[in-house]
Amino acid sequence: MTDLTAIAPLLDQQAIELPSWAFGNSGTRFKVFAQPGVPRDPFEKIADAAQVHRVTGLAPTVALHIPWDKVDDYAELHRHAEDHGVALGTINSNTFQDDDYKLGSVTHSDPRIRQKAIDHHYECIDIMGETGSRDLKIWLADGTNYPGQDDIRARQDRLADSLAKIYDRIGPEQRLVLEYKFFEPAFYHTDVPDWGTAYAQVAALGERAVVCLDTGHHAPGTNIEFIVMQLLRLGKLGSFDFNSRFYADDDLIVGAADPFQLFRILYEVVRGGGYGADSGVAFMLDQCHNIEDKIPGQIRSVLNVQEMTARALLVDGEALAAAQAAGDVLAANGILMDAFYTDVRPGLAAYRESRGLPADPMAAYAASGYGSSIAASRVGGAQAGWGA
Ligand code: LRH
Ligand code: MN
Ligand code: MN
Repeated sequence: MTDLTAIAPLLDQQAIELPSWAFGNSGTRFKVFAQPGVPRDPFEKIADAAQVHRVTGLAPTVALHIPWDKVDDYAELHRHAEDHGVALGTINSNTFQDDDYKLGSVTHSDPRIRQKAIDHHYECIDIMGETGSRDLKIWLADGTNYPGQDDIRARQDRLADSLAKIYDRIGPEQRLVLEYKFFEPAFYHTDVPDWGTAYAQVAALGERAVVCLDTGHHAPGTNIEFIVMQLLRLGKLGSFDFNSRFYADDDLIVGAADPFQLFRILYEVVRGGGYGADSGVAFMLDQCHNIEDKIPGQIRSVLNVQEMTARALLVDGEALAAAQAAGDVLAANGILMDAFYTDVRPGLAAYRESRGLPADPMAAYAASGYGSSIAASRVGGAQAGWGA
């Protein structure tokens, strides 16, 4: 068994935020498969998220999506989260489900619609005050479907202007986090398609504006760890939305499609100073569980991140630097691969037990009976948000 004692203090610092929408029913545009026991409101989503934290110790916060998680009293939701041993995290805005935004939201040519989208973000910032959230995360569906449909340069200018208005409202301890995605729902061009555009936009805003990297938002073959390195180097990597993809924005369990890619990303995070409580880089999941059980799906996800983090922390940095300096290509590659191929699972089981956590969180959850109790007590669970 690989002894993880040396990296245990670093493992203690791991925190992975869960998305409230992972607990609701979701699917594809073909079919949403309803599951028994699914939460009927944000309070129940938080209760479910708390189960993930209870058995893993890895997921102390839950991200909300507005308006999917709209409630009358956010202070009450905040207390409810605390009662369940978790806290409320990132507030995600939503300007992609309103007819007014068919041709754009903060980039729209009509000032009335732009102002409506800006006002929605002001509402999100007000909510952040009540929930104690640090981050406002903005992902925009804005884009066009046909060449010539709109002036893509004017849209970029309107985007900058709208973001500046939103940023002006962000509190001194809060951050604006801009997420990019290369396509979908727009197919010809997207207004924030890549890290370069996101970087240019947040750099113009100021220090408290940073970039969110969603691992599913890149073209096939993209070297995501290179982007991680570059954003860390520029001091602008604010957060991750972790998930896996085979084809497009699949939102599958992180580390399921390509565990090696997750390792490479986490190695660059660690190497670039993006790991740990004070790094300023927030880890979040952005996933949906269409066919598998949702709570165990989230447990498996945070464990996958923990396993790959442990492997990334095991890379022998000194030996690697020496091999690189010597130009020893095969030795350098071998050092990285040694860490990747290390089976950290028994070591992590021992680590968890040393922290008073179950050695096998999946088994502990299954044995808890929580899944059958919610299936029996909740009727009419809500959809995650899409199509709701
Ligand atoms: C967009 C996205 C973004 C949204 C979430 C629901 O594809 O990744 O983060 O807020 O999905
Ligand atoms: Mn995302
Ligand atoms: Mn996405």
